[in-house]
Amino acid sequence: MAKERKPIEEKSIWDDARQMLHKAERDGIDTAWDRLEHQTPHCTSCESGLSCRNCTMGPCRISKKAPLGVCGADGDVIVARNFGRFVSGGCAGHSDHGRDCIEALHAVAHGLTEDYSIKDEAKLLRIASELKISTEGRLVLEVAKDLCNEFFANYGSTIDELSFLCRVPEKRKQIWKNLGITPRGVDREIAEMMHRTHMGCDNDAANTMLHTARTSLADGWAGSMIATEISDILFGTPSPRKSAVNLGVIKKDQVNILVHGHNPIVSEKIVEAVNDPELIALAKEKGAAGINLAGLCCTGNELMMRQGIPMAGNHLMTELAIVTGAVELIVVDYQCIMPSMVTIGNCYHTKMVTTADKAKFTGAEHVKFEMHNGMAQARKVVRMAIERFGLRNDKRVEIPEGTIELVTGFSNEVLLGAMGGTLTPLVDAIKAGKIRGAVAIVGCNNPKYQQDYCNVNLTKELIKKDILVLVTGCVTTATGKAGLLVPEAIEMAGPGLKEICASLGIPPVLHMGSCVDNARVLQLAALLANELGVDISDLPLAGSSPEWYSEKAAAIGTYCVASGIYTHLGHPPNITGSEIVTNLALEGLDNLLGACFGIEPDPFKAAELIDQRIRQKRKALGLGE
Ligand code: XCC
Ligand code: SF4
Repeated sequence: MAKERKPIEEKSIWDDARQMLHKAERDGIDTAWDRLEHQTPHCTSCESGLSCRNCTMGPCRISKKAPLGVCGADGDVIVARNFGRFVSGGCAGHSDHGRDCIEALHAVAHGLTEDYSIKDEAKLLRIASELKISTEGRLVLEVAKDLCNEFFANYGSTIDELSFLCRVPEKRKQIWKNLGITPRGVDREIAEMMHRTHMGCDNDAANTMLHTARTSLADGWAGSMIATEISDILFGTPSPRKSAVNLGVIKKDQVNILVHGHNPIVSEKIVEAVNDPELIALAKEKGAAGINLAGLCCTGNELMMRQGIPMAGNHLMTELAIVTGAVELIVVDYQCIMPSMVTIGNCYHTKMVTTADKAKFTGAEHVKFEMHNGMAQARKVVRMAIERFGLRNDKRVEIPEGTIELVTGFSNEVLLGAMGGTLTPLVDAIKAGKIRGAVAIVGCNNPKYQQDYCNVNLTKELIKKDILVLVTGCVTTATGKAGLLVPEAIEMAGPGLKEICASLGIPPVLHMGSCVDNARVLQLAALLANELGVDISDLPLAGSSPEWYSEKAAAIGTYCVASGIYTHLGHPPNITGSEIVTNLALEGLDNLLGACFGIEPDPFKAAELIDQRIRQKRKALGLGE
């Protein structure tokens, strides 16, 4: 029996997406939504985490009839092992990105590149001092070398404690110590997870879950945090600037280049290359009015935060951007890049260029970016895009109209600066109940949901309740398109939040960056806790990832919880096959870590759930409503 197809209007809340989904249908192109239909119904064993492929006595599938794997592992052990590896995959992604950032800074410090430099020396020196690296009377590059060594050490097993644990409130560190989950080294925790989940090792679900928390902490407080801090050092700490969002940022009369992925090391050079007068002249020679650059996903976030480059779209817009027929070239680094983009590109004239040896795509052209040749390679890529302009078929071009303005660039440095260098105004606003709490809404799109319905509605509900919202990752695009990232959005906020944001001239929803930049949220939470002399779990804070899909999002959610921040998810990870693991995630962790997960697909109910939590926390702190 043929399955009934979901109407296009139910796939996304956005006009630009719907218009392109109609065009895709006309052009005979399948997207993630279509492929999801082909993949469903999903295997229920896999969905509940009850299948194991960790050895060749199996694969095993746990059921009432067969409650044990061949080795004797039960459902709880299998679910916990699968979840542990899942989260570790995400930690590896963020943290390996962080390692690439250290290597970049290392190359700069050792004079191995002329293409990159230190843009924010003050931040470099500030972080060095924070980590007790001497700066007095030393050359900046010498300090940078020491900082690199310190960061590299965070990946191995030579230190007892990660460097940035100096930011963590004492009470939180004590909780980790008591549970034996103080993170030691990024690579160490990830490798240990692979070891523990090998057949015949950690066969206690709760114990595996604790190591999952520990591994995620190494991501949040080291891998991701290092990525963020070094990106600021190399490319500048973000500050408020205007930008725009929607597929309408793609321009009909120009050579269009999209950057996609996560690490700004490639895309920052592309920004420079598209501004090269020689290349602009070449584009004009070929009949284009200029060269237009826009971002997708987190590389887009990185460029928007620091350079104001417009955002074409989030995760589920990446395929649809190609369907405009007006994109000459997409240059990618790694993570969240659908391999289908190569195929869809081939249906038009869109070339896909990969840049990292660890993320090659069959059918794409590989232009390897290294620290010593970044600029030359960027020029090469831009020239390739210009060459393709002539191949565009104007009859197949259709670009959704209109763009939405937004304000980006809210780093912690900026927030502190806006408050005169202290957190006191924020603390006062929280105490007075004008800002009742803060929630970081992060993460992705997932074709199982109507695109951005939950992301947008949860945000709107929370600001109505005088809860400040911080966004990163693909939620940025969602809230940007909904007009929530401009100061005028205070009209949608409750009276207290409106008053405070108006006085600071900021939107009620603040864009703090890409997915690794959730480390900024952790840092802010820690600063706030230290200011009040409490633990992070005492604060009226929460996290949420309504439409998440990736291993990385699971890693973020887990390090939030392990750091003491209650975290809402739109749907559970594949753990529901184990009562022990599920109860631990939804309740048990609350006793151990002072925070747990909450699951709720409906954004309005989720807002209530989060609001309840914030109410409790305020009450416990002796704060009124
Ligand atoms: Fe990927 Fe970071 Fe998710 Fe977007 S939000 S779909 S992980 S790009 Ni992180
Ligand atoms: Fe089956 Fe155990 Fe092997 Fe997993 S580790 S596949 S449960 S025998």
